[in-house]
Amino acid sequence: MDLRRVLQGMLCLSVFVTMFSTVPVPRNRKRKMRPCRCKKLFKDINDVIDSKFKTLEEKFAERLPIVNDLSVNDTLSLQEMNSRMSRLYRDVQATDEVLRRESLALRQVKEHMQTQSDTMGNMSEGLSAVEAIVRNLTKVVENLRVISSSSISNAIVHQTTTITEVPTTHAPHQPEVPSQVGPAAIVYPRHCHDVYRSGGLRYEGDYYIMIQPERAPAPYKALCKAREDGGWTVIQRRLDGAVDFYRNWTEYKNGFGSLSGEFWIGNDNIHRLSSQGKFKLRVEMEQWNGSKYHAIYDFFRIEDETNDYRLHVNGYHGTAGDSMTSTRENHDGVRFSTYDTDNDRRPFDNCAMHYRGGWWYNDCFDSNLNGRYYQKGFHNNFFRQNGIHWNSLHKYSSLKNAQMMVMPASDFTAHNKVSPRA
Ligand SMILES: [Ca+2]
Repeated sequence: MDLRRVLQGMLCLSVFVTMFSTVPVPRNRKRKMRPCRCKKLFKDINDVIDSKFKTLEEKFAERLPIVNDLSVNDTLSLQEMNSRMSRLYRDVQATDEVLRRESLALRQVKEHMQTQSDTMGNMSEGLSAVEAIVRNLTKVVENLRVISSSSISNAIVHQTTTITEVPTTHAPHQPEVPSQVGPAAIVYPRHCHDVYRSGGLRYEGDYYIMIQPERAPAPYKALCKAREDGGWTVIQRRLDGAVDFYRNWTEYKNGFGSLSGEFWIGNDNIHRLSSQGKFKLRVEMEQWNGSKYHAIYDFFRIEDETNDYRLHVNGYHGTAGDSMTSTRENHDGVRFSTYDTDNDRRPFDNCAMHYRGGWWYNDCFDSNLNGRYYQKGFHNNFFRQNGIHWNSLHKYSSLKNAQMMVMPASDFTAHNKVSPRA
């Protein structure tokens, strides 16, 4: 209603201004005030405005209950919605708590399962070790049964000599027992990989095993190394310089040194080992800075003494680089030389004498693992190069250690896991 009064006043004022502003006022005539003749007009306008407002009021009155109902309903809806949101929030909180508890329970179950899995793994390894022991014991029993059929005295000789360490001054290959024990012979593994195939050599480290390669006159103790691809028979090892490798032809033929230290297994033995089918060679080396390398040749064989132990080697792969069949000095097809038997391909010089070792010298070498042992790797003369060499690693210094080993190349069945020694 206040709005209506304001509008009425504004309308009256506007009509009043309009009427007086449209009446021309003559110049130089004094303005004469005339009485207002618009009372009737004001009354008519007021009547019209009252009528309009009355109509609006009636319409508003008609709508007001609906609006009020709507407001009430909206208020109720909002309250209900708020209530529902509160319940939903409480539900979410409860669900979150349940999920947290479930997550904790799942984590505990997972940890429990992991523990069980570790336990099962340990039990599996233990079972494998027990199986290997049982297999070895079975072989021992079989051997004892065979021995029991022979004379007791021969059996005692065998047992005693089997556990005797090889003296440092003995060649590793020297016969330690008679090849025949009584009427029945003991069957020895032909090489270390035979033991691996039968379930042995499952832990990293050194093994000393009696072997008897085909055509070998007697069994002998060999150093075996377990690697992931099988059991390797070590034919050469340099460790500390305790053994002099500047030896003559006969000593290289028969072998020298100690299996527990440095040794050369002997050219006759290398020939027999590598002639039992297709064999491969693995060379492991370490520099004085501790870096370790290896070189594998997928084919390796040496001929017998009548052919001067001629070397056949090829198929390099590894990390050390190829210093046996490289174009610099290819040792493949070369005969063995010692200072007293010069079979090298340098007519004016004796490579074995010059470089202080026995090896398959060409003119003269790209590798010479039987050279002099130099502490800290330094030569007396920088250019003399008569140390333990693998030239693809370094041409002017001597290696800290090196070892050569062989195993059958055609056996692809052995890829069992070799575990670290417990
Ligand atoms: Ca020569």
